[in-house]
Amino acid sequence: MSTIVILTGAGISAESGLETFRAETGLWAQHRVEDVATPEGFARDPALVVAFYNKRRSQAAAALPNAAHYALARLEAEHSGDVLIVTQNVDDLHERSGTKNLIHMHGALNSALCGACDHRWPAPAVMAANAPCPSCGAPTARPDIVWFGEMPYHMDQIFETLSRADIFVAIGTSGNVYPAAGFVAEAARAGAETLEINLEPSSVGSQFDDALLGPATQTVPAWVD
Ligand code: BV8
Repeated sequence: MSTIVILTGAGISAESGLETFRAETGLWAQHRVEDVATPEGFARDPALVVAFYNKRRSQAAAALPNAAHYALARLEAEHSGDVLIVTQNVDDLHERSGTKNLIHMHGALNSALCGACDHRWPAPAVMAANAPCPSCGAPTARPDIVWFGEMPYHMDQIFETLSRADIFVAIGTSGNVYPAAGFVAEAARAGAETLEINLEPSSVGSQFDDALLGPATQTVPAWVD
């Protein structure tokens, strides 16, 4: 039974209407990363950061999974081996399309975290700055998002699965952010076949055995089916 590991990035949600990060009109063109996606930025201006994620949470709630998300859910349902989807995305479109075996390595918009006691709870649609933690009461509620300089989630499980992957596919990610951008090298070391699905080659595109170029709603179903 083959093990398939799939890494997804913002590109798989682009055709659901959610902005990517590094396009000219993308999220990072509108906000300095240092201001909205670092612990220092949150400490400096929590209201700015919670507003940034409140906006993205409402956009994600209004978005619908697309044909690429549904194709991956079909793959998991029909594949006798194990399929693990590791997403860098913080939207819930994979869950809403039926994917079960999923890791949000950079956190999730629908989760809130206490910066003091690590308690997690479902995020409100609109999170307030300095909101109290429902568990310890400290005014340290924050988006449950992995910011730059913070350790991504479930890294042990990800690397263990990569170490026995037969196929590794990266979909809709620019390969600019580590450790995710290093997964292809890990998979190749394990002897996996590697495939990049994107509009154009990513920063680590040369490390893949094959590439399938085009919009994810066309290329992912074509690959799955
Ligand atoms: C950490 C928050 C260590 C959530 C994000 C070397 C090794 C390890 C770390 C580093 C390293 N060098 C530097 C670092 C530090 C840093 C890093 O990588 N910096 C970069 C900029 C150089 N990494 C970190 O800080 C990470 N933490 O390493 O911790 C540590 C160790 C011990 C103890 C403590 C800590 C944390 C990284 C996570 C940061 N959080 N976001 C949010 O706001 O959403 S990163 C952010 O960018 C997103 O989360 C996303 O995951 C990431 C990558 O973006 P993409 O998903 O790739 O999106 P992008 O717009 O870039 O590209 C879209 C792609 O889609 C394009 O290729 C496009 O062509 C394609 N596309 C578009 N439309 C379509 C399409 N494809 C198909 N169809 C379409 N229709």
